[in-house]
Amino acid sequence: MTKKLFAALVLASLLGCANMDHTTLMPDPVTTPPSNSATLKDMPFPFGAAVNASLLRSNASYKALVVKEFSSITAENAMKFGTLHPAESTYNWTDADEIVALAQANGKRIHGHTLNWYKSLPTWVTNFQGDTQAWENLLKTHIQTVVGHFKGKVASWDVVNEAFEDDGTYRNSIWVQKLGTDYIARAFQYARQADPDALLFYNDYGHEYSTAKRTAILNLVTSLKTRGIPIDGLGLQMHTRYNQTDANISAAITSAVATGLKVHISELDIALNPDNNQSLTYTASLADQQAAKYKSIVKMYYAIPKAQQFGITIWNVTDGDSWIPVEYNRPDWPLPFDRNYQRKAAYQGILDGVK
Ligand code: 9MR
Repeated sequence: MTKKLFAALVLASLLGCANMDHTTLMPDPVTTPPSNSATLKDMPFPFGAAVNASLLRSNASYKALVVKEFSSITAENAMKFGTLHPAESTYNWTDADEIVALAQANGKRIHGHTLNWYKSLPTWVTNFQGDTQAWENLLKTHIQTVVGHFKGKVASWDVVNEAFEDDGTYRNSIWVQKLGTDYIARAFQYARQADPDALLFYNDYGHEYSTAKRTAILNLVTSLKTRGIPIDGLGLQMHTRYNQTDANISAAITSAVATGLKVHISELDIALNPDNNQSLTYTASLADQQAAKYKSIVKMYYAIPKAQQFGITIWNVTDGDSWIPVEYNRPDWPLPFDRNYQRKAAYQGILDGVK
């Protein structure tokens, strides 16, 4: 072996180490980019990601990938109540405005998430003392201030997020406790008043694994429509797993389409380690099964009426910034990009879904 060849081999192996997956210390087996130059922006419907404000600020590779690949942007956390409205008379627009500015500068649609949720509430809300009227005013003021601030910039909102338990009963959230379940209808009305042009969504998870929950959600949105409450779309979060059946996913999508609303697959990710196996490693076989599941979801979605295709949004960008390993304290690889910002087999699966 020549000295030059030896040096080249050493360099290649060092680069290989830099490419290692931090969770498993195994090289990612599927980092080969697809041969064509298409990006997810070229999909025949909007394709988005939930983005993290501090990563956009601090990580140039992350930011470049977001700018390059997506036509729609959702703020992962920056538009939640606790971030935007930390004290009763304080609004903090910094993170959200930065995301909006980046999206606008690059011609991307912005989907707002979320005006009302049981989680990510600041303590001034959870400790709030007031009668029904005061709670109603709090709800209305928050929604109208936020929607008003982003009027003309944010194209659509998740107005209410995750109002149901998996068994189809209403979640006993602070909003239900203080205002009863019909606050949901008023939340949509308040949002419409603040920006008549924004599309308004109800967003939830579990349509594909709980028939009871799916039925409850469909009943809610159908009754809102019948009553003339302004609702334009239904968000299926679709935090799913590689071994979820196509039949279940199809039932979730088909029943959403039957409402006549626009359908947003709003938080897609496909877990490879749903059983929380601490020693699982990422293999080519798992990568291929994940790619196949991304492909079948995209294919089913692409088959729905064009007018109802609001788009597909993945929840986070790469396996390195996914919420799943953090939340469940396990190794997992749920997204179409690996932690080195490279396209995985799943990426090709998404492109193949619209072929
Ligand atoms: O990914 C989000 C994570 O960073 C936050 O800590 C968490 C609580 O605000 O919310 C996560 O995003 C959730 C989304 O807002 C609603 N659907 C479930 C998502 C994953 O938990």
